[in-house]
Amino acid sequence: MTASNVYPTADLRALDTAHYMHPFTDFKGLAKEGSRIMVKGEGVWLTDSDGKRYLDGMAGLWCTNVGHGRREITRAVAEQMDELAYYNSFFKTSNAPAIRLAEKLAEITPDHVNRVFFCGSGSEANDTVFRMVRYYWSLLGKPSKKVFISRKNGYHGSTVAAASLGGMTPMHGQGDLPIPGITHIAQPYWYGEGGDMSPDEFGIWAARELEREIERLGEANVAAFIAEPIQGAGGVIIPPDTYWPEIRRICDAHEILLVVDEVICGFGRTGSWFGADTYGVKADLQPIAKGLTSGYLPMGGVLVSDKVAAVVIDQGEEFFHGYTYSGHPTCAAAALANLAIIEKEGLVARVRDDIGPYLKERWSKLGDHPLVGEARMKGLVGALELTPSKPARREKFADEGKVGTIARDLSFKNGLIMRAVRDSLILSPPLTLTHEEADELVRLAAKTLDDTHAALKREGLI
Ligand code: PXG
Repeated sequence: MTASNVYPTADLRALDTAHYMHPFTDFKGLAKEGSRIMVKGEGVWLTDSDGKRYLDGMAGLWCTNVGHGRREITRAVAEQMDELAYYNSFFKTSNAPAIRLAEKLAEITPDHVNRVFFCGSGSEANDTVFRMVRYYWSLLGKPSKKVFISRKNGYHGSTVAAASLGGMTPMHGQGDLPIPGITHIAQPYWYGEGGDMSPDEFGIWAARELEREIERLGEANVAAFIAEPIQGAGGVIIPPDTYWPEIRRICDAHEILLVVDEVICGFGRTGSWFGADTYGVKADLQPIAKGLTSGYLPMGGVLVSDKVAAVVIDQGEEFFHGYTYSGHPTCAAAALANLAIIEKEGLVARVRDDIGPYLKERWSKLGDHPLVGEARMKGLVGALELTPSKPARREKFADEGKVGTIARDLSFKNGLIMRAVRDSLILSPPLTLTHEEADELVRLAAKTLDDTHAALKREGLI
């Protein structure tokens, strides 16, 4: 029996409001509207408790890379649970799925990455990074190298260190964040902040913000730079091609570690195994989560380069850090089954050579819509920037976020799940999306734009 026929929607909604505090949610607003209750997932499709179907344009929350309902994963999980559901990796113990997964990750990462530290989520991965990087510099006899440079509008998670590394000011406003030792520089957001510069010029300018910040802080005080290859939660901000090579040059020139947060971009999203591969950049540390298990079970980790391992392992003593669920055998079994699907179905190459270019071509045409200032996409992650004035393109709506929310709600109504960031719509569908599903996705997105245009006219917003 599914939840939908155990409880009718109205009862579930009432219980939801009474007892369940949702993440990133205006509690009073949700109580008024009631939540949408998902009951079933199959491929790229979701069904809610009223039987309405949606094309899942967000792959859950940027994670269901292999699509919903994959029996290969559920079977692997059940088998592992029957054998050894849980054991820890402390006190000189280990387990077979975690060992095999660590080996598999070493295989699919570039040659200079051969180790992983497991945890339960992307936030925990970034808290791990925070401690490991400072430990690294103290082992090297440079304990003053403590400061992390991050970016405005970056997202690295919701725990104290991860939210501080992130550049989301509304998050900083709650709980006195960021914690000391973290600064934020400009993001490579050409559409929003590039002014009169060409994308390539702006990419260099934005990267050199890092160099200017290192100089301001003093190289002896800077530990690392952390960034997402493509900012996800910040609005699918695809950096100009000049950005990443310049960032790597600056990190080398000033002896600071480069942390590339792969929580969204990892596991095929951008058409390579990792976002760093797509941009040809060598990372020192890579936090991972989401697509590691396609969200079937919670699991994260930090991919550790040989350079960092040589210090933390070879010169270190005990690293006083770890989680109950580090290397959880059942989560690792889910990850292995998930990676096996990605390999068997050639999903990484499929994003690069087939469904990625196919969807991008059709998505780009949405840029002709009177409401769209820019339609961008890389791999299978994209955004539509909405604008009140097509000729001016970058002109903003007066009450930022209002139009994005209207468009997002209409998209749900039309049966396509997209997320709104400011006044843009963003997309990150499962990598298994077929051509027919891509056509349907674009049709629904176009309808959503038309409906939004009509609604804005009705409300006098354009
Ligand atoms: N790094 C990045 C780049 C992320 O996108 C995290 C770390 C944290 O992962 P966990 O597993 O702790 O959530 C994320 C998570 C959104 C949204 O609305 C995005 C995330 C999480 C929740 C909401 O786009 N990304």
